[in-house]
Parts: sequence; C-alpha cells; structure tokens
Amino acid sequence: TKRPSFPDGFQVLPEYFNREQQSALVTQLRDILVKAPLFQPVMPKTGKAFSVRMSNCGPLGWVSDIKGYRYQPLHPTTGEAWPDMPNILLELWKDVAPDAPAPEACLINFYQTTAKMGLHQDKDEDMFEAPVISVSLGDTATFRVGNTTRGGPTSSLRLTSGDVVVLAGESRLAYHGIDRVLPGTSTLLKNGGRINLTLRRVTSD
Ligand code: MD5
Ligand code: FE
Repeated sequence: TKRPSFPDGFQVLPEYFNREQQSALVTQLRDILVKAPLFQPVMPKTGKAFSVRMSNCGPLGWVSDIKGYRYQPLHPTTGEAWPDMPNILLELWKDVAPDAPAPEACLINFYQTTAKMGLHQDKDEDMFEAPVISVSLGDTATFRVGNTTRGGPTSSLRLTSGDVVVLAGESRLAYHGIDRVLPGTSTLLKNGGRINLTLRRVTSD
C-alpha cells in the first residue's frame, strides 16, 4: 500500500505564533496593505485572473502579469516601493534559517473563502539553497504537497492560523498548492478568509 510522505526538508511548526503575535502581525499587515494594496495577478499569456489577491513587503515583491512571473522592487499599480518587512518576520527567518542570507521578499497572499491555488513549483528565484518560509493566518486551508516531478503522489495537510512551514532541501522545489480554505474556522480576520505569507531569498548575491 502506498503511503505518500512529505518531501525531504519539509517541516511544519504548528502554532509557531500565538494568538497575540498573530493579532499583532495582522495589525502590521493591514498597515502594509494600505500602502501597498492587494492586486489581482493574472496568468502569463492567457491573462486569466488568479483567485488569490496579492501584495508584498520587503525590498522585492513577486508579481505575475501577461508578460510573466518576476520579482520587482515596485508595486505594479502604485509604482511605489514595497513597505518594509515587519521585524517579527525577520526574527522568524533568523530563528528558523540562521545560516541563510536575509529574506528579500515577503509575498502576501489573501484567500477569500472560495480562492485556491493550483499545484505549482516556486522557481522564480535565483537562489534555491535558502528555504522558503510560510506563515498561515486566519481560516484553515487544505495544503497539498507532492514531489519535484509533476503527477507524482501527493499528501494533504491542514494549515491552521499561526502555523509556520519551512521548505528546505528537496521540498524547496516540490509541487504544492492550496485545495481549499475552510470557511469559519478562525476568528482572527474579521471578515474571514486566509492570509499566507511566504518569505524568500530571491537573489544569490
Ligand atoms: C500559500 N503559497 O498557502 C502557499 C504557501 C506561493 C504559495 O505556494 O507560491 O505563494 S506554501 C509555500 C511553498 C513554497 C515552496 C515549496 C512548498 C510550499 N512546498 O513544497 O510545499 O499561499
Ligand atoms: Fe508556491
């Protein structure tokens, strides 16, 4: 019998952030989203809209438009620099990846309860040695992770508010996605939904 397991280097830190820290983080994110509003990315070539809305903080931000996926220093609609990354996130990175160079991008994904994210690999960075660190806030999500080849076995996992996932080693390039958000599973965000933060080193200098 087949028992798909998690890829090597995949680590979940359940409720790494307590409720008070989660609330403080949400307060800081609201301020960030005033300066750098959520935008609706579209798929390269097709122009099909993502169901997830996004913004970023830190020196670089991930964007997707008709021309492609890339990291850039300016918000695509306001033309302003991305806001600074909150200290609590820089501290998280130092705690979990003390030997990696500092993170340059924090992608903020906002999922309304009907949003999802198809299976994909994260490979728009120049640096794959550093881990990706993910923080979940708000409603619980069903997360799916496979291996580094498309179409292989996958495992599912529920991510709840305050959970941190570390994607190092093999798992850094594993296929992954969000199947669904479970409405009404958290009271952290007053209008429900889910926020996921992904911290990344982008450049190799
Ligand atoms: C999310 N975001 O919940 C997920 C967080 C994204 C994304 O996938 O690209 O914004 S999971 C992040 C992640 C990164 C690299 C590898 C793996 C997961 N993985 O192999 O499981 O919004
Ligand atoms: Fe991803």
